[in-house]
Amino acid sequence: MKRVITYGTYDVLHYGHINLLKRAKALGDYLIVVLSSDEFNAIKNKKSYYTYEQRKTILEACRYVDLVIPEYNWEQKIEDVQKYQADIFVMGDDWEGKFDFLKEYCEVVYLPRTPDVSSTQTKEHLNKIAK
Ligand code: C2G
Repeated sequence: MKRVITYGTYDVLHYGHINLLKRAKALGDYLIVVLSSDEFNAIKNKKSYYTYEQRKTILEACRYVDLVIPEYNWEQKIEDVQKYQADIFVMGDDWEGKFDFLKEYCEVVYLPRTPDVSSTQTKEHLNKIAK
């Protein structure tokens, strides 16, 4: 049973997110998504449209996701990897190299981002056409 773990805000879920989750799940048998809390989003200077609970509900409906737990800070990854016995840590390659410190605890994989889609872009476009 290979356990995969990944982190993110996953606001306004789009096909770029799904593409990441799909590939992450394909690396193992069980995918844990550590979802940024609203407070941690503030630390990341991200204002999400949906609350943590709403983003959690949406992610839990995704066929590739087996468990959603909260991300409260930058420092919890080693503890999470150990606590949830993750074999593989996966992130989009916009994070390339940033989490290599996890290599002594698990495999670290950076996957190519899906081009031309982001929650920010989607929200901006919807704001524009809503006027
Ligand atoms: N992603 C992607 N392609 C996109 C957009 C996002 O592959 N077009 C990936 C990101 O690389 C990330 C995941 O989808 O692996 C979630 O993206 P965000 O919600 O933007 O996550 P982020 O704010 O980068 O949070 O501790 C780590 C942070 O919580 C990462």
